[in-house]
This record gives sequence, structure tokens and C-alpha cells, in this order.
Amino acid sequence: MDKSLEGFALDLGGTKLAAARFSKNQLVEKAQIPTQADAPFEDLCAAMEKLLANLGFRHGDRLGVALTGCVDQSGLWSAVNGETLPQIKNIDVRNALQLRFGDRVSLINDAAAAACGEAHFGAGRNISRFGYITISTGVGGGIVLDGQPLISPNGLAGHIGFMRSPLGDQMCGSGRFGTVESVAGGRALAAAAAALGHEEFDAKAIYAAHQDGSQWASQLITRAAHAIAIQIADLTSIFALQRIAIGGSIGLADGFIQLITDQLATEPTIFQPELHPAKLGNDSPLFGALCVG
Ligand code: ADP
Ligand code: BMX
Repeated sequence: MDKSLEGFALDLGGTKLAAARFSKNQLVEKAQIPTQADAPFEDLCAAMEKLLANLGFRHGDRLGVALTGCVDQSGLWSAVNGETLPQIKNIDVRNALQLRFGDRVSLINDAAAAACGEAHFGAGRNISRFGYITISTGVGGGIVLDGQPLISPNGLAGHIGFMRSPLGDQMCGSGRFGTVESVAGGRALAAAAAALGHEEFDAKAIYAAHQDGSQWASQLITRAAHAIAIQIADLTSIFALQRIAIGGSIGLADGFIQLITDQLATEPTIFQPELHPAKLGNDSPLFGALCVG
């Protein structure tokens, strides 16, 4: 793994598209726009190109790309939750991005990238059994054992949002019923609010309502944190994780980690790893995208 940070990175999530320029191991410049989630791949590429151009990218520069969804070893990209990016199914993303940006493009799942970023530059430094969970548009994750990310040829390894939750009661856009993502992801929170008659609330607004003392919003947010706490204990039983970093805009929202901590405290101690906020904040996928591949 190349752990020096020199070049450019992109992070395409279900809600935002971020780009950054790195120099001498530092993030020196960043730009961000909303993800056009319903747009065809060509439009997403055009948005990436524009963001990168504004940061001074030139064809052939080093570029690490983190993508929400599954990227397999042949460079095919598919959304696992088809409701997040409806147009992204079996897209030959490696060839397309290499044609557009040059040969020095590498690809990785966004949450796996964030896990690597945190493992090498953030909350997971010097931790041999480390996990990362993002609670964002969806719920994603990465496991890094002795510095090595858990990856698979089909790109699915680490897609922990698609674990079942005992709190799940909805169909997920992945086709699995009752996933953690269908309880705690931002899209799921907005759908649950709409089902309660609060159609105009996205997850950010639900969180603000929770902080303002709204009971329905607090119930949704507490349930999401509970689902994540159960998931953390499950993951710890499999991987004996010592520390988990929490990221994503919901995960990093003020007080959310405390809600997870409160629920995790009801589990036997052996299933309770240390919880930390992602030290790189929302930039973890950008750091990780550039330090792998
Ligand atoms: P992405 O999924 O594109 O990586 P984010 O990590 O920003 O992007 O997650 C997007 C989700 O987080 C959306 O559902 C959005 O409503 C929600 N969100 C954004 N800001 C906040 C906030 N301050 N508090 C709680 N939720 C937020
Ligand atoms: C979903 C899945 C993962 C991703 C995770 C977090 C899709 C489109 N995405 O579980 O690949 O890592 O969300 O992604 O199936 P984000 O969009 O919330 O940042």
C-alpha cells in the first residue's frame, strides 16, 4: 500500500461528491457538490471532471476514486442499494475513468476507502484490529486487520449495511428485508419520517428536530443508533475489533456516537470495542482513496 499522499482524490457518495488535492501528505484544497443521484453515469463523470479541473487536475495525474456501491476486480461498478444510484448497474467504471483521467486512476468502495484513511492517518493508527462504519446516505463499512483492508474480488466484502438488524421492519433497496441500512441510513430515516407524515424531512432535518426535542424524530434517531450498536457487537464477535471509528454526516452529528455508546453499554463487555469519531471527519474516504490502489 502506497501511504504517501500526492495527487487528487474523489469521493462519490449517495448525497455528495467531493474532490481534493493532496500535496506532501496534506489535504490542501477541497471542493464539494451534491451528487446527482438519478443522473446517468456520463453526467456523474462530467461533474467529477469539472470539480477536478477547478483543483488543477491534469490528465495523467494520480487520482484515487472512492465510490458508493460495489466495484469488482474487473472494474465493474454497481449500486447494491439500487434506490441510491438507480442508473449504476454494471458500469465499466475503470475503463471510463482511465480514458477520461489517465492511467493513474485507482478505484475503491467509499467506506473501504474511509476505513483505510482512518487506519493509516486517523483514529485507527496503531490499532491492529480496526473497523469503520459510516452512517450516511446508506450504512457502509470497512475492516482493517494488521493494516490490511478486508476486500473481495467481487467488491462486496465490508458491505455491512446489508447485515440484517433485529430492529429492521422494512424492505431495503438491496432486496434484503430489514437491513441495518433500512433502519439507520439517511434515505431510510427520511422514508420512515415520511411514513409518519413528515414528508419534507431529510435525515439532517430529522436530526435537527431530534435535537430540538421532537419525540418522533428522537425515536427514529435512537432506533438508528441502537441498530448500529447491535451491529457493532455483531462485528466485534466476528473480527474481535479493538476500535471502531464512526463516520458519515449522521454518524458524526453531535450526540449520535453517545447514543450508540449508551446502547452498546447494554452488551457484554467483550463485545464492546472502543468507539471514536472519524478523526479525518468527512474526509476519510478522500485520504483512503489516494493511499490505496
Ligand atoms: P454521502 O452519503 O454522500 O457520503 P453524507 O456522509 O453527508 O454523504 O451523508 C448524507 C446523509 O447525511 C443525508 O441523509 C443527509 O440528510 C444527512 N446529513 C447531512 N448533514 C447532517 C447533519 N448535520 N446531521 C445529521 N444528518 C446529516
Ligand atoms: C451502501 C452501499 C455501499 C456504501 C454505503 C455508504 C450502494 C450505492 N452503497 O451500503 O457501497 O459504501 O452505502 O455509502 O449500494 P454512502 O453513499 O452512504 O456514502
